[in-house]
Amino acid sequence: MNKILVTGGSGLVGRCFTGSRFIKTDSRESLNLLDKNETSSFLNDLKPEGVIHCAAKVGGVKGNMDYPAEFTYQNLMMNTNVIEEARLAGVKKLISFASTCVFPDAVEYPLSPDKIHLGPPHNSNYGYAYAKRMADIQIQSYRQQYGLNYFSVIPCNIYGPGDNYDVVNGHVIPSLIHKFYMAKEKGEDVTIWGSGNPLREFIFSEDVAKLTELLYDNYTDGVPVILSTGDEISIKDVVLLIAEIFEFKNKIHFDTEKPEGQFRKPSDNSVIRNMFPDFKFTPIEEGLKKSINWFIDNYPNLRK
Ligand code: GFB
Repeated sequence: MNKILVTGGSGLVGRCFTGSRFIKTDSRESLNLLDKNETSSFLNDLKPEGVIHCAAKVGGVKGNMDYPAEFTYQNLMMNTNVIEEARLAGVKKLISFASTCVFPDAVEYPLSPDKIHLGPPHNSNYGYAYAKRMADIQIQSYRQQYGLNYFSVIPCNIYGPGDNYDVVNGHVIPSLIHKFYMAKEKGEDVTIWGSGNPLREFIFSEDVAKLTELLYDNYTDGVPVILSTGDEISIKDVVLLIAEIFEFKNKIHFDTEKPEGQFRKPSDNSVIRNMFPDFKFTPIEEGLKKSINWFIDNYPNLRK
């Protein structure tokens, strides 16, 4: 059977690839993708037909602002090693994960792949965004020189079970789930970062994996594919949904001294809508319930 290696196989998206064609690696235990030789040996031993490259150094708005060098270095190194060593090991198909934060901060909406390089990304995730842009430059160059079927996917903000629930450095939804959980336990109020006005598109992790597998089997173009729902929601409304699921009765405060990040990043999802018109996105209410139930069931043995 043709094997597909999933890097970051225990991460938020990687863990959702469940079929027997997938071989997973978790860099923290089985393979250090920062190491070129280790990556090379691993790929040459496994000889997969394809690679789905989910492994990345990721974090929320504050993690990106506090550790820009780590985000830049680790993502540049992992992407460079994975893409080059995959090529050398004869990997025919590769999908690399970018993010809608790679787009310029000042740009006409909706975001579409032709706009990636039209200006600098938002300063809250400068290093991460440029590292992810470079992965796509590498992919475009490899397509041009080696004729390989490699391409990038660009998801909007992903959430789901198995996330990183660190309340300082994590993304907004897992941080909020953790904050509400603790506040409920202790009977305390919750403080949200920023005004709650910024808008985001959120996509459930299992939907991202399903769409990526569909693209693996059906997409051969080099243009990056945006994976988003097309629905924006304010941070405040996400907070209210989470509070409702927790049946939270205490007060919710908004701390405008804390970072707000980019105001919005609505994206054009027409490629996946046209390719997979019957695909049903998980409604955010349902995705949040699944994520919160997973968090409660797995507390205290989760990443936080
Ligand atoms: O997921 P998040 O941290 O990242 O969301 P970005 C940030 C938004 O949520 C800001 C608000 O408007 C914050 O003010 N927010 C409210 C909170 N409460 C919290 C909280 O407790 N924790 C967090 N983290 N935010 C990231 C990029 O941007 O998006 C990454 O930095 C990555 O590079 C990711 O691409 C998808 O959406 O702002």
